Amino acid sequence: MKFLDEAKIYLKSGDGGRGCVSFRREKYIEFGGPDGGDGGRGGDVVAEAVPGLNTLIDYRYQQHFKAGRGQHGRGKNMTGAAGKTLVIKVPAGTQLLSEDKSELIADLSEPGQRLRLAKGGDGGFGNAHYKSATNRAPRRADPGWPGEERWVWLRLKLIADAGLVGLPNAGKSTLLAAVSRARPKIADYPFTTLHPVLGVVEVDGAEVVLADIPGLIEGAHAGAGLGDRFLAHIERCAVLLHLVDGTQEDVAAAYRTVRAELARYGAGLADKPELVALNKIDALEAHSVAARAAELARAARRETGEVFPISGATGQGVPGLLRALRAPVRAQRAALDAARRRKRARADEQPWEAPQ
Ligand SMILES: Nc1nc2c(ncn2[C@@H]2O[C@H](COP(=O)(O)OP(=O)(O)OP(=O)(O)O)[C@@H](O)[C@H]2O)c(=O)[nH]1
Ligand SMILES: [Mg+2]
Repeated sequence: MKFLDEAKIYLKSGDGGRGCVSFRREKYIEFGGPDGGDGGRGGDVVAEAVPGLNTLIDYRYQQHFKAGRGQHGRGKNMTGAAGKTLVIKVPAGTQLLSEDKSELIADLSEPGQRLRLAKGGDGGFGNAHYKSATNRAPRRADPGWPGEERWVWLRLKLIADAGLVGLPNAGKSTLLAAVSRARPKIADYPFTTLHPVLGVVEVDGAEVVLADIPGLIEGAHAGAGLGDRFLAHIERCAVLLHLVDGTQEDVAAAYRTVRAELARYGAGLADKPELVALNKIDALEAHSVAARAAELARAARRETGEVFPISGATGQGVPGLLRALRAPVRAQRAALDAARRRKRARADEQPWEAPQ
């Protein structure tokens, strides 16, 4: 899957069709009245969040979108057909921003959510509309109203329940591959992973979406390595899964480096619940596992028992770690559901307004 998480696109809704000037012409009917129909409405441009998409890559290849124009009105009081609505499909988790990125227009965080970005122009009136007692043969008809045009930025922030963080080579992708059907690239050099990859993990019958992102190094906030821009994709996670490679000398320093980058990035990442795992224990003697887990626990200010010794390669300790994800994920989902219900209730309270 190719990945792109920002794109700028141009939108134009359809122009309205022109109204028509026409008079009824029939045998034996003299001075048939005006019968020019109105123009059709131009099509809207609508953005819609759809399931099953994880990238904005399509918008690298096409950036201009125009909805259909309304047809012109015709004689015999025929109104022109409305222009076709253009639907821009984006992954759930896509934010829409103004051209200068200063304003958040909308956050399409759930599949099915829709927003009109540009309204189609109204059709012009045909001359039948201008018929009156004093003017029974009007020659006036109006042009259609133009559609709206604008540029908007699409910015994707993936929606995952848990985010894998750690230094490069910590074994993040190996773990994701072991527990899900995702097949991220794995190799023994840093920055093997170049963009986020999502995987679905089944834990006690429930599905948890896990995001693997490129490793962080010291200075990532200032652009070192691949920088910290991919952290945007774990901003919405309920919990972070912090993997530390147990085969390195100083596990505490590795942990602190990543924590410092999370804190520098902001957006609440440092305040999220975090599970800490000492990884690659298959390559360690039992006594070093114990010693390094204790060091890591001290650095993370946890009880020793709260650090998970695991091996993504052999699966040791992994089920326990996954089970620990459940509580924070469930808590966040419940909070989101409650917020959604509140929002719906508020919308229901609004006085009903007659459509214009
Ligand atoms: N012995 C052992 N090696 C592991 C384990 N997990 C990962 N590795 C090895 O560590 C190296 C890095 O693994 P990756 O899964 O690519 O690490 P990553 O954290 O995704 O790295 P980046 O994508 O560069 O950030 C690979 O050579 C893996 O085979 C483990 O549990 N035990
Ligand atoms: Mg990786």
